[in-house]
Amino acid sequence: MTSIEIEKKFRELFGSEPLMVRSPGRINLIGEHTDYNDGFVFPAAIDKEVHFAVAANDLGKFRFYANDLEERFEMKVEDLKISDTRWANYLLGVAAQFKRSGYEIKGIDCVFGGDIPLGAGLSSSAAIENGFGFALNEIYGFGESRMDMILKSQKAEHEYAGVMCGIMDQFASMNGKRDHALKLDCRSLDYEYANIDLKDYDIILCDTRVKHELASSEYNTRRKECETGVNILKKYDDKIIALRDVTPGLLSAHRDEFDPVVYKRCNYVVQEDLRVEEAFDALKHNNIKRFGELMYLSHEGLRDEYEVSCDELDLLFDIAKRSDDVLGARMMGGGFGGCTINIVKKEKTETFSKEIEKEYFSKTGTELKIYKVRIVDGTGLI
Ligand code: GAF
Repeated sequence: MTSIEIEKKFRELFGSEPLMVRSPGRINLIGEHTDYNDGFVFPAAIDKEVHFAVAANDLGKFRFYANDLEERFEMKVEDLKISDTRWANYLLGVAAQFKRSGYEIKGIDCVFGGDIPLGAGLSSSAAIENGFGFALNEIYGFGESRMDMILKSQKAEHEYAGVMCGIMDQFASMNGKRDHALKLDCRSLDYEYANIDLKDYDIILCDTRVKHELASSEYNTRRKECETGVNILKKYDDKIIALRDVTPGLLSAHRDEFDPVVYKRCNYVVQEDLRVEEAFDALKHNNIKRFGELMYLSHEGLRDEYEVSCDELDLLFDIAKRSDDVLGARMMGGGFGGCTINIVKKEKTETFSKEIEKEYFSKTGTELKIYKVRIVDGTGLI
């Protein structure tokens, strides 16, 4: 899928001159389920993208076309609300946020499409929200900052898609930088880029091609379990407002007051925050080996304590972990399916891919998909 095709389709459908925008998906090196606990994440934007052709119309209508699905959608601007068309809600949700900020949208035509695999945990929805918001902001000259647009995209996801996500995905897609990952403090929203030079290693994603039903309900349950933990601990220190503020010592000192499941969840988050800081330092000092070990530990925590992995992800993790050509691997994103991220020796990526594909297929009957990804700039004009 190229932006040329998207532009061509736009001209064919609407006949006007569009603004062209690209918006990437993301990977996360480490720091999973820490964003909504005010903690740290370490994501990067990747060369799997959504492209948009967008222009204003004076018809008082939203007219959208999802090129990959070959589906049209229309709604009067004055009727702006959640629709039954799932994909359109990502765009409508963003438009609703601009409206709430007092901006007037008269009418918008939009064609979009791309190559971010759906349901693979690579944040296609964040890419769509960001790209559309970016286009609206340019076309109408609203003058919103990237940060404002990130927050609008996140709100759109909460209100129009019903997923109470943290800020990581929208942030990484919007603020990505070529060849860099960003360590984001999800409380202050301060961030620092780290050059990602993995020397003799490549980043390989293995897509389970499964998405278990549990994903969104369990996501919201995990958020609640974390809040329960915070409520226990804040009795001892009123400065504790999120798990970000909890030290391993404080948590273990109060273990008896916790339901064992809630304790496990909290322990995972507290440890994962520490791992992000350590992983960032390890990369800064070219200690790729330690970085890889931290990825393995992250997966083990997600599997055993946070319990958001699944058999397919664990199988890919086990295969990767026992390979001498892999330095680190872990499940990525919300969990219950999607991708693992693997740091694989450059000259062995083909052998590794063949072996993991074969074993995955023989044990699950599902064909694995493998993507070698490059780190690119965040949302912008084409
Ligand atoms: C999903 C959410 F959208 C993110 O905000 C984050 O919580 C992630 O799951 C888990 O780290 O991608």
